[in-house]
Amino acid sequence: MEPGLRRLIVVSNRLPAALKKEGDQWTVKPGAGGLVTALAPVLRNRGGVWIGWSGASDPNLDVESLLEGFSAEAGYELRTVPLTQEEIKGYYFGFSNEIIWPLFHDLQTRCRFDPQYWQSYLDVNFKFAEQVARHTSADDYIWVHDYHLIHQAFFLKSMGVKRNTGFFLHIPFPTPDIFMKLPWRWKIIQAMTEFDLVGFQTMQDRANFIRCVQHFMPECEVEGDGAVITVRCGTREFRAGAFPISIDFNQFADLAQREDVVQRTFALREALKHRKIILGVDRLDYTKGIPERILAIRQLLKRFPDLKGRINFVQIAVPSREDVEEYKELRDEIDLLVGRVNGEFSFPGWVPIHYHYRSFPHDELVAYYAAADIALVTPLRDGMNLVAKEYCAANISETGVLILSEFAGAAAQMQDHAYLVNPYDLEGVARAVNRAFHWDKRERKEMMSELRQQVRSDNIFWWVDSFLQAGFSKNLDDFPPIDTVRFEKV
Ligand code: ADQ
Repeated sequence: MEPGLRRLIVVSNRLPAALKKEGDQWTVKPGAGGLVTALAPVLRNRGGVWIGWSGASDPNLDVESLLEGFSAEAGYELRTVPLTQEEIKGYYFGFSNEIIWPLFHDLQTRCRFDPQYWQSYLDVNFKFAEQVARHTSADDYIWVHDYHLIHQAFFLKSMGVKRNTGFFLHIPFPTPDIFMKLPWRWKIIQAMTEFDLVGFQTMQDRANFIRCVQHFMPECEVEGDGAVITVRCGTREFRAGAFPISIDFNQFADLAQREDVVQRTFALREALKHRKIILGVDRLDYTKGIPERILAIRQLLKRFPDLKGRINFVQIAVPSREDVEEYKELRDEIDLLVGRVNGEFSFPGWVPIHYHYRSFPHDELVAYYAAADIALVTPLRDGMNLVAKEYCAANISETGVLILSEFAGAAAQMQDHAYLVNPYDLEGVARAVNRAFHWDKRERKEMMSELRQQVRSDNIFWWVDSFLQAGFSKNLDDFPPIDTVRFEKV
């Protein structure tokens, strides 16, 4: 990035801080995700701004003054976009999470194509764009995150506001035959092409997007074949790139080596009586394939009865979108399946599945990652999947095996050293776990050490740099061709 030129403006649905009511008092809690960790220093150094919704919808609450203290401490400004309950219902729960989320994860039968959601999506996107226009200047770089805010560049332009804009889609972009089901398909594609740079998790996602662009705008021409390409549509041009997101490797690796975490890891192994630990960690979401994974464990115990009493499957699920009916149903389904499998196989002193439904503090999560012999990361579809990378970073003994869904974006980068599976193929997953169980230590070490090397080098800071470099650089030669075959396979 050219030094001293521009402020960075991050725009996302939620701010990197959440408002929480404790008794009568509102407090501001900082967000702890990798994105915040990676962007905070850039925002601080450049006097940047983060624009988003605070999570509170009480119209009488003075959110701006509550956030002032946080801004001063964080070293960058926070600007909130106030949203009403009605807007959250239509734009967030409705259009974003009942239409785009399932459709882009290839689960179109879960979509509810309610036309009112679309109107609300546009209204809220306009509200966000107004705030972006108000709090930024033409010299700033605007980096918009995710599917909630696809219309930012479109509305900024329609207001006559000139800004340099980039957009990153954290979830997959579907193939044209699935995307075409969207009643507002043309408007969504058109809005995406209004950004100066559009970023995806994988080359495959980008290829899907380009095919949709060319379907609606056959006059568009693509130049280049590297990680970043230029798309020319008449007089207008924009860039499209693949930027696989990652984690703060050192944060996880260092935590795994901290004395208290080492002890916690040891205690976990002791408590599970040196059985091999198979670990699943997810937000409780239907895209993550948790019921299928439990059924694969059942299949494993049926097919390979010698493993009874020699493994424990630990599933940690963080509650998510709990007010939504579908998520409540999923929770019930998982409760039922865990009970059934445990009922079928357990014997005195051994219960095959340990299920935790809660958010874990970081150090506890890392102890599980460090203790687990096998990570079972089997989403039905996923933009990237950071759990796969967190597991490798925290597995400091380098003896763990990563079993990874071929439908996770992470598979594009990790396929050579992870065990790839089809999450729908219960027999295949069971066989993979059985093989991983019997893998010798040398082989496991070889694979895990390669995986860790990859996550260490292509970490979250590398990701921020590559996106911003693509957003600011003028020259396509800065983005040499990458091994496309490796990525296109997913
Ligand atoms: P998510 O779908 O939220 O993100 P993911 O990448 O799997 O998915 O990250 C989940 C995060 O939640 C991880 O950092 C994990 O540590 C944490 N987590 C899970 N269970 C937890 C628990 N019980 N307690 C505490 N923390 C827990 C979206 C896309 C992904 C993409 C990311 C980033 O859907 O595909 O990888 O954005 O772009």
